[in-house]
Amino acid sequence: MKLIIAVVQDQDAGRLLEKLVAAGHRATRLATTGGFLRQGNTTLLIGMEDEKVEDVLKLIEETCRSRTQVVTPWVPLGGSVDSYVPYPVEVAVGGATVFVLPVEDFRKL
Ligand code: 2BA
Repeated sequence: MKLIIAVVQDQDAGRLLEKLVAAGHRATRLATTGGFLRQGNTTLLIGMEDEKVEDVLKLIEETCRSRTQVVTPWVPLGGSVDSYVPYPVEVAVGGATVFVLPVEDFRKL
């Protein structure tokens, strides 16, 4: 069994959940905040049998798209914090940041 942890943009999360459930997968939605942008995003926990991992990855890939955002970082992108002057930069966010973890044990108690 595997656990997929997928960080996705809020705009894509609803559609992705619908597709996952329609395809018979189970998922938990967590409201999370990105460390860099300090903006809300969504983290999905999806547990599945090994052979279903590719199905889930495909659904994530076809549903979540990359968007650009202009932001003023809270921290310097390299360089010293002392001399940091905030200025807007464009960053590409998403489609999805995905971790696939092995599950040692799975029980419903
Ligand atoms: P945030 O940390 O808010 O990052 C949003 C976007 O800002 C990132 O998009 C990336 O394009 C940019 N970014 C982040 N850190 C940067 C830096 N030090 N310098 C320049 N640009 C930077 P994504 O890479 O698509 O990440 C989207 C969200 O996925 C992240 O939101 C974070 O919540 C999560 N994430 C990404 N990589 C992760 C990791 N290795 N571990 C845990 N969560 C991660």
